[in-house]
Amino acid sequence: MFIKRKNPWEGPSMRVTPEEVYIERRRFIKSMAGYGLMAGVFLSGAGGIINPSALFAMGKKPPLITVPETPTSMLYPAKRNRRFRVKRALTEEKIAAAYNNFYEFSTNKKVWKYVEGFKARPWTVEVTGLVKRPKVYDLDELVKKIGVEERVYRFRCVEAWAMTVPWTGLPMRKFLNLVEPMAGAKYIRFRTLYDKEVFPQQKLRFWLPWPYEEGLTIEEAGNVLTLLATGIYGHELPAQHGSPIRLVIPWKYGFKSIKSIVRIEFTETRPETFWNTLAPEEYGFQSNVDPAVPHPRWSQATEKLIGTGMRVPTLKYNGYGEYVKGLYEG
Ligand SMILES: Nc1nc2c(c(=O)[nH]1)N[C@H]1C(S)=C(S)[C@@H](COP(=O)(O)O)O[C@H]1N2
Ligand SMILES: [Mo]
Repeated sequence: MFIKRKNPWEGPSMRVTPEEVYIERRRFIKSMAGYGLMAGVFLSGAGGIINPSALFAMGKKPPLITVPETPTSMLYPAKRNRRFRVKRALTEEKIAAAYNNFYEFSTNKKVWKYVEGFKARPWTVEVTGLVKRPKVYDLDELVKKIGVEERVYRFRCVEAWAMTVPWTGLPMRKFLNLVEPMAGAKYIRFRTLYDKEVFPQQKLRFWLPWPYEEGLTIEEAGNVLTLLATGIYGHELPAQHGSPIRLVIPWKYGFKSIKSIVRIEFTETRPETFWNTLAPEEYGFQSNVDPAVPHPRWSQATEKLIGTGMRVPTLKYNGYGEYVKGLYEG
């Protein structure tokens, strides 16, 4: 067989397999039943699935951080909102910029190697569904209208790594006040750009449920912490962090913080989401950070602070209980 599947009783149970490898293999195997085995032989190697764009990138060394000039560049650095403080050292910028999850570009963490040429302008965000002011917003217009602020947040990936970074962005609550959801809107569905010419993996990994989508309840979206981030470390987002606009929901696992958003839809029913569709038993819709609830394949009790070699206890709601407990109690 061209894909070696580990028996569940083999190997240490606490090893964290990155989301990508394990889940997508199952999906891949399923899809290959339809496409025939030849494609499988072409795309996979002994160790798993090759990332063909890695071959093209070989020998080239792109810049780690690229932040092009835009019509909103002058808003940075934005004033920091001191209400949100984190008792933990900031992650170094070059560490955060070199360790990303952004499946559309690459399924390994070195996303920065594949983002050259990504264009964050012109960019529009379609606001649609159960909302009083539906509109296709030009991003610059939206950013200037709402304004940006800086917030230092903890950030926790479901794979048990964590960082502390200064985001800049639009408070989601202000966005909701601008567009005015209707009374029937119970959820919000967010969508990432779907363009195979821009994102190589949307073409190569055609069996994944593109476009990447995520969702929140309207109350979660309206929480004071929820941020539509447009910047990081005092400037606009480099492509690997989800340029030009992405969600940041610091009390939830990182996969909820969807990148490169082009559409925000207000719905009555709970939206389907990318990871939940791939593996519902592993990636729930709510996915609040909780040290007491292990992932089916690893513990969530501790987390690795990237770039430091340190492992620290995971905090319930990622340390944001005082802000979000009310959403889930009673
Ligand atoms: N569109 C899109 N959004 C995404 C992802 C992705 O693959 N595609 N990965 C998610 C995951 S798993 C994490 S942990 C965070 C990582 O954000 P960062 O790379 O800025 O640290 O982005 C999230 N948003
Ligand atoms: Mo993640």
